[in-house]
Amino acid sequence: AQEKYRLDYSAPHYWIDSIDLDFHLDDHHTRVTAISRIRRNGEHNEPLVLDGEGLLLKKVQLDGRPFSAYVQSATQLTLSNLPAECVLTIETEIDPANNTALEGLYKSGPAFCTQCEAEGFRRITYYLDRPDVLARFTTRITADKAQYPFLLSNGNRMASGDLEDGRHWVSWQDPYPKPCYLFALVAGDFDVLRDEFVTGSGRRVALELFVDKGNLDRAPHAMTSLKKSMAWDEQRFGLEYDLDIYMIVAVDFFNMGAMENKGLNIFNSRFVLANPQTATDTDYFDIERVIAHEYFHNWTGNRITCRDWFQLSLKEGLTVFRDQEFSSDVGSRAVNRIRNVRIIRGPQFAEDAGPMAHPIRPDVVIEMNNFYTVTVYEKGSEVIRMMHTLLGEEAFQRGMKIYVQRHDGQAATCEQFVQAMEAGSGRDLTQFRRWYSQAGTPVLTVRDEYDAVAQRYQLHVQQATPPTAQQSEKLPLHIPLSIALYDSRGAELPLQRDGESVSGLLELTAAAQTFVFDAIAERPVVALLQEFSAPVKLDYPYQDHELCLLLAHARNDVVRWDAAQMLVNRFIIEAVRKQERNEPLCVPEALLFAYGSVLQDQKMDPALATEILTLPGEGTLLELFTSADVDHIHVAREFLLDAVATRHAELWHAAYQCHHIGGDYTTDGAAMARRALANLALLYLARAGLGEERVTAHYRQANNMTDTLAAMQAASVADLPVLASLLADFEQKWQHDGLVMDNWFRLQAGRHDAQTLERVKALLEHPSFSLQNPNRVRALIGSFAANPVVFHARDGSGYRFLRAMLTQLNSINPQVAARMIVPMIQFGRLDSTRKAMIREELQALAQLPDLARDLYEKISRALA
Ligand code: BAL
Ligand code: ZN
Repeated sequence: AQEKYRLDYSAPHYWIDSIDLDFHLDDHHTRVTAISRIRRNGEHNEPLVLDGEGLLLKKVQLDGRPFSAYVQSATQLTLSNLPAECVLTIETEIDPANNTALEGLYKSGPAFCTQCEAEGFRRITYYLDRPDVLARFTTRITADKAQYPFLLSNGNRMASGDLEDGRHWVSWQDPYPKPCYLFALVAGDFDVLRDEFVTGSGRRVALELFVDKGNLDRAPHAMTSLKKSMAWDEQRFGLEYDLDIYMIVAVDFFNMGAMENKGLNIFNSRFVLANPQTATDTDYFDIERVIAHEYFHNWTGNRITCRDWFQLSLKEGLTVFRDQEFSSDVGSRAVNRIRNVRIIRGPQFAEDAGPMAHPIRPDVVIEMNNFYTVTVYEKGSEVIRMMHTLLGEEAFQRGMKIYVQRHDGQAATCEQFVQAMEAGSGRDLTQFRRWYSQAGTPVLTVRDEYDAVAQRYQLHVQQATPPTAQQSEKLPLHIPLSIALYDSRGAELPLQRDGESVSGLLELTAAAQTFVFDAIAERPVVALLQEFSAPVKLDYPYQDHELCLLLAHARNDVVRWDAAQMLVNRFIIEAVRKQERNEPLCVPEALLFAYGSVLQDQKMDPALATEILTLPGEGTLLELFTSADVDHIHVAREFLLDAVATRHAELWHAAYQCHHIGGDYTTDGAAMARRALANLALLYLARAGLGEERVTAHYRQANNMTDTLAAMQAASVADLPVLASLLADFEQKWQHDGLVMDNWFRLQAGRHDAQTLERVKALLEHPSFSLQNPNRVRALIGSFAANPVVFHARDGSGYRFLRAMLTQLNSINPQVAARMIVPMIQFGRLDSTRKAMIREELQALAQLPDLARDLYEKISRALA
């Protein structure tokens, strides 16, 4: 497997100005004819090297005549002696029904569909499969009319007709030149939800949402979300939709969440289908977010695409930032921010500390699919957010306008985006650019001094980024550090220096800096990293009472949440140490008091309270240590949960009574917030041993999937005898519906008891399960590997099981296999026994005769 380097980029030797595609669909023998207009880029005699994988080449013609000056390899077609301009006709045959990797053209159940990002188009025809080659596409599709009444592709529908043999055809034209990764084709029989959106400039856009037959009642939420997104992008970013039609198709077999193909999004059905009986509040939220994300790509991704795949964060970081802002503008900003921070502190910090650590703009890649990561996406969004914080909304939007004006219709780079931001703001982002090239999580070490006589408060801030895999040297970054000071009564203190008011947004640029504030009448409590103003770890010696003060009084809700998280962290660190010394555990009164006061705070948004009362997961907690026993972390966390449950049983009871309201199910923010707190209360009550009857009643009375699952979750956590009958009832009711059953698989794979592994093995044979379906694999095997207790079992059984699964998935779907291996390669903070066991499994996997590039890259980096 070959490494590719960012710095090796060079422009293509040829351009392709247009491509006319003609598909004759057939399960095993689909014929694809591609007629491309080729134009040499400059004066040279280089051959045209086209990418292609798994293709049966049937015909090559140059300007309409047979052509033979080509050489074929397993991954390329090299054509020589081409004129400066020519028309190349290539006919290939492919086998969609046997395409279990779900890249290129494949079958999802009875329907044909495509996934071309990053490099799937080369599995359809020989082509310059790189994002800087922008062509005008036309697509003609021919297929059996009864089986495939809908034949869809990008752009506008131009013509259609019937053929004698029961087949029909449709042709499409996309007026916007695009890279081939945005190509899409769908053929199938669907129910369609139709609607319309009128843009700000008065253009009517037809909206069409295609779902499996019988699922129309699960489509309206996605449609509403789409219209909301279209309106928001006009209001906040001044960006309007540009075609007359926008189509979304939901399919069951899909590697990613969704795909932003021009004018024809293809979605994992998980991010489209929702009604109260089948979808949870989280599903409703995620659907709105993902629909928005793909829609926002129309400008940040499609109109302006990436020059090369190393620039992926140019479109993904920016589009995640845009979808996060959308969710915050239409919902609770604080709660959204907290959820985003959890992703950074959990999976992203772990990635940065593991063998696959990479900058948001990677420098070296073997398999591009391995770089659709929390670093490129979520940390990429944090980097955009930091620019937004430093520049402010107005200058940021000026930068956006310049970016769009300069690069519309082009394949651009991250560097060009930063240049546009500099032009829009007049700020120098030279040092800030290091965020694009430096991997790893910076640690801010903050110490303070208070001089009562001079009434002066000083903050000494040091920044350092630990070395990461493949990158040992680190430089200081430009970091926005948002702070506030509070007095002992919780009042915010004005920040001033020499009689002038100063900003609470500190800009760190050096390895060590001091910030001085005067006219501070008493030793203040400092709120650091408000709004999580940078994706960094913080080292500041807070006292428990200071955290309690921030939790109670901070103006910024993210600070309040974070104060509670830090109280928890302190307890966990201490409890792990105690277990190492065989000492008994006890939960500090300050922490229990803090939780009690949140539960009693009538003014607090229940969604915020839920976030505060929800502990970080074991994976996030492991990031507090350089090395720790995961069992100790788990025991500590369970101990805390039990203590909070029993100490506050009455308050949990009151919270449940107050927020568990019957009546019709609605998905407005207020209703979701109350449900979240009521269901958290149910969980704690079950833990306190006060749950059996209530849990059963909660399940029986539930008129929505959120409550149903909450009851099952509570029964599971408290190991209630009723669990078995709830699981059986659920299975009987939903076994026909894979998406709903995913919850059932997840719950069972996430249990902590000794039978979990055997149960998961048995569930592999369940009629609703299939190793070919990525959603099922993620639900069952992915949840198992994310289950800290069972996956990391001391006897190595969890590791052996995952190796066996990866061995199979490697052949079926390498992309999914490479996702599933993540918990196994991030072993750096585990104890030495576990590390050794994991290494053995990885070494065995490395010996697989047909090891796919995807797994090869991760395993070799983990074993390096
Ligand atoms: N471009 C791949 C799917 C997404 O990020 O929207
Ligand atoms: Zn995206």
